[in-house]
Amino acid sequence: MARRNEELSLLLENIAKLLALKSESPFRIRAYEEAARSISAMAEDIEDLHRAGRLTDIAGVGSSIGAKLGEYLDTGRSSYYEGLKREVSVEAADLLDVPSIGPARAKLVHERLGISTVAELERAAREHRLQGLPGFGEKLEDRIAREAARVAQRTGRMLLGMALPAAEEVVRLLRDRPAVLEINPAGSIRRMKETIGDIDLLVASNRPGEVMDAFTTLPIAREVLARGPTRSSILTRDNLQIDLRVIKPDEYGSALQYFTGSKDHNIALRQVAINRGWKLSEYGLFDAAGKRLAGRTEEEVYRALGMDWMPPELRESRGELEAALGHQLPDLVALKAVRGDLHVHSDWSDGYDPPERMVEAAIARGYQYLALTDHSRSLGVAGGLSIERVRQQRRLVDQLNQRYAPFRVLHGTEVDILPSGDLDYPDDVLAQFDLVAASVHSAFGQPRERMTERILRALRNPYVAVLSHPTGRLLLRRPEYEVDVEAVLQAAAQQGVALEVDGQPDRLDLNDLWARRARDVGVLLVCNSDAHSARQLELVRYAVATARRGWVEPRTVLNTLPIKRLLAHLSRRGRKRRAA
Ligand code: DGT
Ligand code: CA
Ligand code: CA
Ligand code: ZN
Repeated sequence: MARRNEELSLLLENIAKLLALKSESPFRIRAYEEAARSISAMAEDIEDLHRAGRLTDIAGVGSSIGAKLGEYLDTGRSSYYEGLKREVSVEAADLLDVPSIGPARAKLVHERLGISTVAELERAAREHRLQGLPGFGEKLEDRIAREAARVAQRTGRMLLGMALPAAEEVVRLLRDRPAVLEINPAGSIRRMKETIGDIDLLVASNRPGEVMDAFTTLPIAREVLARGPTRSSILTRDNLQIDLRVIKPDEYGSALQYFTGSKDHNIALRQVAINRGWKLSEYGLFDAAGKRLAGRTEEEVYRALGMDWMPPELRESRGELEAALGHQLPDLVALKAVRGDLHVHSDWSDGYDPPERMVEAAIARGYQYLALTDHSRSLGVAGGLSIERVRQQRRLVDQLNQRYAPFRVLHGTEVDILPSGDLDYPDDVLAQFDLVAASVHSAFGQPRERMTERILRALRNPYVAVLSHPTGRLLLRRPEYEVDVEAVLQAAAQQGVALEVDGQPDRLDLNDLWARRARDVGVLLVCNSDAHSARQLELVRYAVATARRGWVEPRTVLNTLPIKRLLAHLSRRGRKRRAA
């Protein structure tokens, strides 16, 4: 479900908590709480509603709360909330970000223990200093320690899916300036790491002053944190820190190499240079006499060291230098190799757009096919489809196929794997779908053996073609559920079930390391968007990036197949396994 909904819901909850601290009217407080609840439960993406001018359609949101939401969505902050924080003057207001800390507890830990930051709270909980306070038991202390760690981490790093669009916007705004010869994202963002510390940009220019003027006066810059002759930092409206460095054109390649990292990759690469008696730095590659051997382009630097250039996604010191020296780098799957999406939701379940909009958006992306995979009946909160609704949807899919031929719409389902390992539809219903993807959305707390057996059981169902978001993690929020992923990989390989790399920025599930293991075990993968609106089809780029970080090649990615071969795969697998 949409990530910003949670953020906005939390904003309203925090406002409610501050109002409670001010002893405001319980009715006002409850209004904020109720609006927070409906935003977190609703299926629509709040940004879509805002764009359509329909925020006040949300249950419990009137014009006053609507205006506050609008301001936050437009500017990344709420002046009302900031004002309340100042007014209430709890230095401890930040503690309210920890779910188990309400106003009363915030006040208590602040007054008794002098705690005013989440980090201090976490430390105090780990050192069992909360237990002495009235109402604080061991269990609560434990929970607070875990929650505080999560909040502290959340504010430290951000999702790639949030950082990359911001970086790309700055690139777009600056690249046509006359002083800018080249501009690239660097650092973890260029390596497409799942979370990002800060955003690094590099510019090649002979006129750094002009570049810095342009950068520090961008309309998205809320604050200039530092301004130097060749390096500046800004804070964007969304509170993202962006560092920009200006490099001389002659040194651009070696600087891009250096600032792309990773640090471990750089250390290993520098060792290759040292072994030849050379010196590698951000300024270039030099021989023992100090003569420049390379530096203008990245290709030049790697080539001079006897290596093929490698995609940034590989630069994690996981064997890529050896592969590049041996000219055996993998031929990584690319976004343009993807011919269709096999996991999207429409407004029949918890998606925002109707099926026809999803299909048209898929056609606009140049796809050959799209599988509609709305949720199954048990997932009530997400509007899961009854068997009758499944039949109706099948008729709609048939019509869409006539209307949009030769584009192919597959009637799919994202069927819940129930806690028992049974699927949420009987086999005779599953048999009607063109594609069955199964996934876990409940009972995440099962012990490892049960969860593993539950998933293996689903994989044995002859109709299941894909296991969606196989480990269930939500980045910065929820770890993988306890499961023997290795056993799941082995079973998937044996059963011919494809494992998904889900492109939702807070999922990226399987992650890069599991994707690599899947490749080594010979498991088919599928790179999907899990889109909940037409706009979100683009999230497939993060699935592809994650697969690339896992060294995955196109021949093991199911949705790089042209439609005929995909259909042949789906029916062959079904026949073989039903016979077995
Ligand atoms: P992040 O920001 O935490 O997501 O990760 P990065 O990789 O973007 O790290 P950052 O921003 O600290 O530095 C950008 C790049 O600069 C990094 O990937 C490699 C390079 N770099 C930074 N510090 C060092 C260092 O001490 N040694 C070497 N060899 N390279 C470094
Ligand atoms: Ca960085
Ligand atoms: Ca940095
Ligand atoms: Zn889904």
